[in-house]
Amino acid sequence: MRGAAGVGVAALAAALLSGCNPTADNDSSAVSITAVFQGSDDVVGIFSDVVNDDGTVSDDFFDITVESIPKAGTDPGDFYTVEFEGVQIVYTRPDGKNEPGVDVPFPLTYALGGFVEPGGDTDINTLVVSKEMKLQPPLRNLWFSNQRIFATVNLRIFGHDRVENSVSADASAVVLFEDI
Ligand SMILES: [Ca+2]
Repeated sequence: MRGAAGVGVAALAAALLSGCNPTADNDSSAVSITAVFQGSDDVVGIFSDVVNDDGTVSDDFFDITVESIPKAGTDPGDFYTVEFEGVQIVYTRPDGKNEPGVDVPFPLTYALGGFVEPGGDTDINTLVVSKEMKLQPPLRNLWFSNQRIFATVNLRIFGHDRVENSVSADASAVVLFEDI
């Protein structure tokens, strides 16, 4: 997303995430990392079917690309390979109604393995909408209806380099929840 609206959402996401940030310090490592949902150069639409035709629910996974950027412009070496620890998912809505379990799904944090070398990038298939989210309001309320919810998924991937500096990156995308 670009432009004023994108900045606004990013600022909102940053404000919401600051209260429960699982990482302490992004500044100490010799690398920083970025994360984007694939295809998200412009507005990305993620579609989430809240219930299958047979009444079961499925986890929804989407790909993100994580890139490592050496701060000094040169390869700082293997000590600065970033090893991932986990992912945090927080949903927000453009109308400002953000109460978990009422307006948006509850936040989700889970462990994730893998790594990215200095200057490298990696694609990761990440869980974005869990079965549990679909079994609870507000997504449960959309089952077999023609209602829909637009939200923004704010994904944070966090980990550490091999000298124990915390590193994280944020990605966001627009999500449309409905019974497709
Ligand atoms: Ca469906």
